[in-house]
Amino acid sequence: MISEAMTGALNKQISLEGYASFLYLSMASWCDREGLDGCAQFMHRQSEEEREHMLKIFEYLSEVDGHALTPAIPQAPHEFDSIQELFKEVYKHEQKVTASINELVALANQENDHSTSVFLQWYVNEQREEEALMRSILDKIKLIGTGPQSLYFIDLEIEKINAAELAAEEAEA
Ligand code: OFO
Repeated sequence: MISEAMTGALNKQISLEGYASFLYLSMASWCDREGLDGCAQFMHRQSEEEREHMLKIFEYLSEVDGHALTPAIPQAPHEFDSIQELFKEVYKHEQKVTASINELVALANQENDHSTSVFLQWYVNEQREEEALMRSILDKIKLIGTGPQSLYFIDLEIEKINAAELAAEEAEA
């Protein structure tokens, strides 16, 4: 049996993961419009991943006799200043999610809720990986610079990173 406070906090996390899914979907659409196909594919896959993160909490809550609620999701932005700014926003959002996961872990520990604490360890690892991935993308973008063909090379790099992520996911499945 899970506490009301923990249920409420996990429902908030559902909302954050749902927002991330729509934010990345919106980013995929923007990339697509800008002709950045590699980036669009990357953001579509990230969006799908965030939906899975959201559903994982749904399943957990029902397993522990909690009540998962479908979130009211604020509309994500549709316009971005540049692909560089877009990835900076992704990194910022991932940091926000990490902070929120850390708060959840703290609450679970405070409540002696070991089951939720163990469940959340998956998210702790996932956030570490996501932040590292986004940082490596930002480093690459910086290296490529803003020269005349930079968008072409950024898109190519992100396409390669996306293919590697997909291959890693398939190997895990
Ligand atoms: Fe859900 O892991 Fe990123 O946000």
